[in-house]
Amino acid sequence: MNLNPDFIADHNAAGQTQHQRKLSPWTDSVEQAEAVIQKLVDFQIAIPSWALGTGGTRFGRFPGGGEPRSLEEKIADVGLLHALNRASGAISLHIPWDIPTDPQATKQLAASYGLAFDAVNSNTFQDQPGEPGDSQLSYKFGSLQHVDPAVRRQAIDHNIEVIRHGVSLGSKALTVWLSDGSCFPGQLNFRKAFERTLSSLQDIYAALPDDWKVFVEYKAFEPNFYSMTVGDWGSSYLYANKLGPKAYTLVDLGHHLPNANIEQIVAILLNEGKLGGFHFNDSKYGDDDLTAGSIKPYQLFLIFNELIDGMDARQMNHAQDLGWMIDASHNVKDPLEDLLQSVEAIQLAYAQALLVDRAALDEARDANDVVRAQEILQDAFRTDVRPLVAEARLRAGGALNPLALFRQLTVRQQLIGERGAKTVATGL
Ligand code: PSV
Ligand code: MN
Ligand code: MN
Repeated sequence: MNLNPDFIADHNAAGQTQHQRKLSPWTDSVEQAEAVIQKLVDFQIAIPSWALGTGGTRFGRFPGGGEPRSLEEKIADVGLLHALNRASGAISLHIPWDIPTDPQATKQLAASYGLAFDAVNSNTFQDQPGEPGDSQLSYKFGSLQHVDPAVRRQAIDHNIEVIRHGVSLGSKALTVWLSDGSCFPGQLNFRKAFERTLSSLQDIYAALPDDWKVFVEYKAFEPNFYSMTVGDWGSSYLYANKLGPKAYTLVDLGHHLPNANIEQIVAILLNEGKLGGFHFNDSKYGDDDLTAGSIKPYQLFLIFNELIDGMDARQMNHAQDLGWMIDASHNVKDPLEDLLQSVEAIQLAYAQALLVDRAALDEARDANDVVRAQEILQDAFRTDVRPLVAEARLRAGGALNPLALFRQLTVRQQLIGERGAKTVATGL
């Protein structure tokens, strides 16, 4: 379905007086307000194609209806989000779930919604029916790390194929997440698994176009539970460093052991010029893939605080120089409503972090004034920046309150009408 722009205009007109009342204290007296609003307007967060359907658990799946049945419908869903918030201007595809059979037409369709194609993702964590080559080859014991060179070759070729699809759509990055590892002590020679994985990644790296990046995503556990071959930021950094200047580490917030200091990881990777991008989500226990900011909003703020500090120190463009993406999926919310919530939570954390008084923070640090340093951070975190985020949306042509409008327009009911109540999107 396409959103009629008049609906957005009517919604904004109805909320304008109240919005202005909340915004004017900012625009009247806060010097940074304009700069923050502009940064928010520029900031886009890519939506993963696999988050548009309700996720499953290993105990069951409860599809909510109206889920996208094709790549075209996934693009339409992201188009809807982008029309509402003007901050979801890209989609990240997962091959082979989202193979573009007519890339030109797919590109045109995406462009008609103002969408670009973000990083493309390969999948060597499942055996795919019809995989080219010997059908006996399986990823049961890994892909790029596999002891059998034929399995490694198949996985390498798949990644090169994904790059080819990405090129046809105008993507500029490949994300490699590997489930490779081992479940029991003794199963794997760690050193050899590392070397084989590195060598496979080198073959993939050699196929990258000049203006492409490869993101090496790490994860501490699952589906392997004794060791993961790209298990932490240290090993991802090693791979990225050995591969070369087009390779970077990708941080997925749910991929750490409990209580990891993710903001420190981010700071160090950024300082080394090896942070490539993010998969935003939130987590209580593990790779929970919950809505960004739903469990630990202060952590999200602290991460953005380091991002801004590090990016500014390296004179990086906040909007363009890192890959910003959501990686979330669960089974109790409308996925589109959830994505609207995630994008807003990310924008709020970004805006709050932009407000940190960095000169004062430096002074407090130099004076070892721990209390003052904490006060400075928490002062920014406790500031209600929702009017700034709403204003950015308004200026970009989105809705003052995307979630409210989504419900008011009964978008989900209409999607169910168009697509049916029993549709199940492909994805994780
Ligand atoms: C698996 O943990 C995972 O969630 C990774 O985060 C990938 O980015 C995503 O799936 C898609 O493959
Ligand atoms: Mn991820
Ligand atoms: Mn994950």
